[in-house]
Amino acid sequence: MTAAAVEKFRNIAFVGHAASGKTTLGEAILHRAGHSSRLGSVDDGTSQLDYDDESRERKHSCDSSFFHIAHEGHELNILDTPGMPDYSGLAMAALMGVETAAVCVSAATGIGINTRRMFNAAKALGLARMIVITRIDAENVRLEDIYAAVKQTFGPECHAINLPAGGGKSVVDVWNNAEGTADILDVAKSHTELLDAIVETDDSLMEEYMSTGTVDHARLQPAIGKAVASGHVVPVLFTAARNGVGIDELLHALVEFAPSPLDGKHRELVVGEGDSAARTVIEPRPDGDFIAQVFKITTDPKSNIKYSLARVHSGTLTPEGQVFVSGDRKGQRPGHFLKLRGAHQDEVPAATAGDIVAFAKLDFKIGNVLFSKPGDGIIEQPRYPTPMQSLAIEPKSRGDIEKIGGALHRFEDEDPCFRAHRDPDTGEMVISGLGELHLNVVMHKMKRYFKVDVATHPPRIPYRETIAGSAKYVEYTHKKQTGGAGQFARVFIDLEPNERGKGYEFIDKIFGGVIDQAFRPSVDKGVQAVMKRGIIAGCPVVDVKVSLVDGKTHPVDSKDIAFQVAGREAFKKAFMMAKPILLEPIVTIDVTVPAANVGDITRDISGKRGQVLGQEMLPGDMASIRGQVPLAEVANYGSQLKSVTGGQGSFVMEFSHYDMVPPNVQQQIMANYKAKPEEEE
Ligand SMILES: Nc1nc2c(ncn2[C@@H]2O[C@H](COP(=O)(O)OP(=O)(O)O)[C@@H](O)[C@H]2O)c(=O)[nH]1
Ligand SMILES: [Mg+2]
Repeated sequence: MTAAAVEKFRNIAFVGHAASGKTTLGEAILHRAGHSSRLGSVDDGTSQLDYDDESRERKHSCDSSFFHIAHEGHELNILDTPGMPDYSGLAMAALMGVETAAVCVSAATGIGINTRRMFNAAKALGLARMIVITRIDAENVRLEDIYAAVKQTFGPECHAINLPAGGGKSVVDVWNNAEGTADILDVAKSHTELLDAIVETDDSLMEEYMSTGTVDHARLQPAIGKAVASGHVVPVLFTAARNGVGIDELLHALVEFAPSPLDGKHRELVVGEGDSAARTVIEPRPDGDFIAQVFKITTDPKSNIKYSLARVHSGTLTPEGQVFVSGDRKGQRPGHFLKLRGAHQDEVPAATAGDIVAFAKLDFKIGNVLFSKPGDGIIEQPRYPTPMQSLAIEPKSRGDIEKIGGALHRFEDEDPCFRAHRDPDTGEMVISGLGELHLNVVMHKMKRYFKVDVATHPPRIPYRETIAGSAKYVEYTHKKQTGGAGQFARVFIDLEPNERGKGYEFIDKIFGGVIDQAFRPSVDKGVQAVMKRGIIAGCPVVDVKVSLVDGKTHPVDSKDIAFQVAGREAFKKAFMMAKPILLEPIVTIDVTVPAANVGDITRDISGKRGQVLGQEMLPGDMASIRGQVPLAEVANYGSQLKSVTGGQGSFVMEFSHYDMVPPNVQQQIMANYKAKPEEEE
């Protein structure tokens, strides 16, 4: 294979809710391009894209999958992403590789929570969006309603570029046809609407259109990519992939309407932090400096080879060159460049601007920026949801600890929304993900590929301690006179709340040297040590301001350790005087259940000290409810939901914010803490 020119690439991610037909669409494209002799199916396990054991068994994509085809002289790089909200980290990471998100909406099931989430994530990253209405052949579909819902949800920028025709047996192109007949809407009207929207983005086209009433089609071509890249036009298409309806038209639309790397979003290389950071727009030139970003990591379970998929934003890298991760001064040989197609691999001679290639056996991480010489900088990543569904795990056999460590490390590498850490307070190994399914898949893979079994239990809730009031001029004197050298330190501190989320501040307000300059940091150190351990419930103290206002030094007995102790004790005293309170994590949960269960769920959320933020009906007699609840109340939500809905419900949760624990609950937690003196220092 030889490399294509930059303007010939089209990089697209299929995103959207689970079962919106993304993988089947991918299979239809592979079949159409001659990469499969018969249409692969997710239902019977013959899909080339859902090829990993887990996806095959579960009959839904558990990971994103890459493929590429040549079409009309263009190279289409396509990522099929998983739709379950549990895997949204993987789906979002895929957006780093592309200019265009093709958001799939199933005519059979409508717009789901994840459809909207992915559309918005793509928009936030400045990507072009297209909407593919899939499964138009399914029974009892109301395409007119679906199209109206798409426009209502995603905005008036949505314009059909083809429409279902012949009772869903074909589609009619409304861009190249000014008239015709379709099953829904009016071809002529849709044509004019689309034309108007594209012309609006270009002044000279607009002028020509206004004065002559028409525009030369050839002149429109360059404007299309820009209109779509800027989000001014969101093309909408119709498909029935299982019957091959609308596939040729979709492929042609990807060539004609999806922006090339030249027209699409150009990423910025950011060096430094905050306001002083230097931002450079990366021009997609094959002869520029090599800059690429890793967006997907996967390990072949059979060969144990790690593959890193990277999007090349600029430059050209050959196997003889060197590749450097941002910040590293030592380079590595890149080895061969591969283009994957499901489990199949093709080799390419170089990694060139605009393309997506896989590196084998190199130790990269998701988000890594790669150079061909030592370099620095980051490229923005999507804002991943913070995983809050946690489980403490324990190996069933002691000898497995190391294997578990290796497994968790790999899963963390591969999924930006999976985390594993050892709780410093309890020593528990805690894994966190976006939902119950997410963690189940991880444990399943651990068993399958690493042959380890773990026992699980709910982990401790990460409460925080802080204050609601303040305390002034709180004194503590530390004096110790035992035989030889003594210890002496006297401090006075003020303690007040800091803004939520601002953390800890230490302010030195000592006048005239009543405490030697050298000992003031010791006070700070003593305070910070006790803050880490906590005072009322053994949880870290956050968001407080400590001012050191007065004190006394002894010419001989004052020393670092004495001021540390005085700082610590003064802080404890002041803390108890300043209305200590506990904060608890609040999570946002999205629950999907049969419509009949909506009342049960909303009542339950309110009963859990929570708040219902919204609810909506989904096709298929399902409904989704969004709410905010204290994490402590939903640590075991999976099994509760199962019993309420008979296994029909699912949910995901992500961190929202910390909020005050109600006094009665706080009292209980504090009482439990006191009851366990071994947890004290
Ligand atoms: N009738 C019909 N069913 C489809 C079509 N495309 C997908 N499906 C079915 O919808 C289900 C989900 O499809 P899949 O491709 O796995 O969706 P994904 O989760 O978005 O990747 C499967 O049972 C497919 O067979 C289609 O064009 N027509
Ligand atoms: Mg899929």
